[in-house]
Amino acid sequence: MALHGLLTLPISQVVISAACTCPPVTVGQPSRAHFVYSSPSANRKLILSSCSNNNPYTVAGAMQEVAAGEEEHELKLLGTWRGPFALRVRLALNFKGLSYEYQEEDLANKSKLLLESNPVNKKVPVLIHNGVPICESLAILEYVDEVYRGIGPCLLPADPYQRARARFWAAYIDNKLVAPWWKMFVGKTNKEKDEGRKQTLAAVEMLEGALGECSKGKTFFGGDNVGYIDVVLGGMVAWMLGTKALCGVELLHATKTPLLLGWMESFGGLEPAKVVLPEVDRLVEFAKMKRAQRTLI
Ligand SMILES: N[C@@H](CCC(=O)N[C@@H](CS)C(=O)NCC(=O)O)C(=O)O
Ligand SMILES: *[C@@H]1O[C@H](CO)[C@@H](O)[C@H](O)[C@H]1NC(C)=O
Repeated sequence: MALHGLLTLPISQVVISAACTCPPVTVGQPSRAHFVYSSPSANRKLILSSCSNNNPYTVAGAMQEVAAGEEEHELKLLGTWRGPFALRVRLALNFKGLSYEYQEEDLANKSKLLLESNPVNKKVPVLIHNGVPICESLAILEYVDEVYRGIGPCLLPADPYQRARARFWAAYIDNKLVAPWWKMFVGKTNKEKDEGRKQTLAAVEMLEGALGECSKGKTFFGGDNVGYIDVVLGGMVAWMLGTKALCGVELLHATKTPLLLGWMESFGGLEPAKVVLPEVDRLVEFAKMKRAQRTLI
């Protein structure tokens, strides 16, 4: 077992976290390091730290847990750099501090691996864990949270009511924000686009209220730390920022949605998010091109 301190990511504190119930203890001195666990038997690596964990415990404890489960950490993700569904999975893996292999898909020419891994929907994201594919982004998030319960921050809260509430808002984001956004963006008629715009704006307003309620005055839906709803909505950050350029509508306002604006700034500033969130200009150009071609985004 080897523990290496790497100096690649600017992470404010070295912390290694455990199950939701562990008392918070910060390990190591504040530095830019993160730790990678390397198995001596195979060249598998698992990044152990992440930036803002609520329940860190000791290095030794985490290392034991990792060593015990070391055979179960081969993760591969199929996605696209811009899709909100694959992005939320990458955000979750990054916030949990898990390393994974990422394969960019060409949706106009899907890989054999994608078609075989998701024969039902043929969509990304697909997470492949030791050769076993898991489909549907929200199901993947829950799977990752359960399988890697001992590693990184928990996405879903421990309390059943709060878990139900987090799932409620995740479904809301998919059905009432992402779907109408799409209608606004590619609607066939002006009437359809207009409907999409109204529904999207209504959803944003509703999410502003949800953020106030879930965060209890803190920054994130998860409170002080990023949780399930944060990563679900996180996949839409670049799209929300590009909405003005793509659809002529400003989704967020300093007066109407101050909490969401603050949320977006804080979330986008965190290292695990920064490394995957698409650049807005690039996304806007790409989306415009795809819309003109009427091909898959
Ligand atoms: N409900 C699915 C949605 C996934 C989805 O729509 N993925 C799009 C890319 S953003 C896709 O793969 N489209 C390819 C296709 O429809 O053929 C999830 O949450 O994973
Ligand atoms: C489709 O993808 C395969 C590899 O998965 C590649 O060999 C082939 O050239 C691609 N075709 C096009 C038209 O991009």
